[in-house]
Amino acid sequence: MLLEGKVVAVTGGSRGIGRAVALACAREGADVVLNFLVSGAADGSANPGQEVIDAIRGMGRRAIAAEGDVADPATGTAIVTGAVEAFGKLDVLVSNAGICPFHTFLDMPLDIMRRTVEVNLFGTFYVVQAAANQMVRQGRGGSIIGVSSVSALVGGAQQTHYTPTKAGIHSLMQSCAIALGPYGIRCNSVLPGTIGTDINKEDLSDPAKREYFSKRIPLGRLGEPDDLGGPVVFLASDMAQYVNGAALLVDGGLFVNLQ
Ligand code: NAD
Ligand code: RM4
Repeated sequence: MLLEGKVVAVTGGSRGIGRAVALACAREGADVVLNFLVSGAADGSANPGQEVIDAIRGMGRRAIAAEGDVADPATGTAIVTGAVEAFGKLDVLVSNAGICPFHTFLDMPLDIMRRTVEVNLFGTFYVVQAAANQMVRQGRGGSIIGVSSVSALVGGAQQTHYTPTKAGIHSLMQSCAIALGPYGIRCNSVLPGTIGTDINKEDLSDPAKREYFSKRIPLGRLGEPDDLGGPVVFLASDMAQYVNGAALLVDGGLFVNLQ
């Protein structure tokens, strides 16, 4: 049990990578504060996070919802307040919520550009700042993990609004590692490759694209949300007590393969 006794907050935890990470943390003994966007429910259900919360409670851990839009700074505050009121503290933040509305560059509507930056980059900043202030108040350190992307390091023709936000999260974690290191708060990022989730379901519905990725990825398959569980648990845990300012690629070898 790598996270026994720890309280972990996960943004965007109702599905995909955030859901898998929240469940992996609970499996390792953590209590969980689950953030998600209600209107973002893939299946249109009223509370898309309830299934995850029920699953965590089924493991004998505690879980609460702190739904809300991370682009609103009040949501970061609500996540922290929720953690403190329900569990007395916050030890770990996984800032995962993000969007990628694939679009061509030359005719990119500015409202899509703005929303992507507001959710992915501003949203991460707000939540990280709120969590860090709580961890400083507690005086016992902590771990903050930003879900960036291999797209922090490479471009994407349909992702000109998105890749700068992922590079921004990677950079934010590096700066926060320096700003918060003196408080014992470690800040790192994970850089997933291509993971099959709702965010890219339509994009990956093109068989040629799937074929391209399975050839390009040395491990021979697209990623699955569960592939992120172990790396995030590691960075959250005391096993990573001297890991600060790192960026961990979780992409099956995609980035290093130029063939
Ligand atoms: P997803 O669409 O399956 O899940 C997104 C989650 O974020 C949902 O829980 C949704 O409710 C939540 N969300 C969306 N907008 C929100 C907002 N404004 N406020 C609060 N919650 C919000 O996507 P995913 O693939 O699981 O992506 C999760 C993260 O991983 C994103 O930051 C994404 O950029 C990153 N990522 C994904 C991939 C991939 O290939 N899937 C690769 C690299 C990085
Ligand atoms: C990732 C990466 C993937 C894409 C998702 C949406 O960062 O670019 O290839 O499918 O974003």
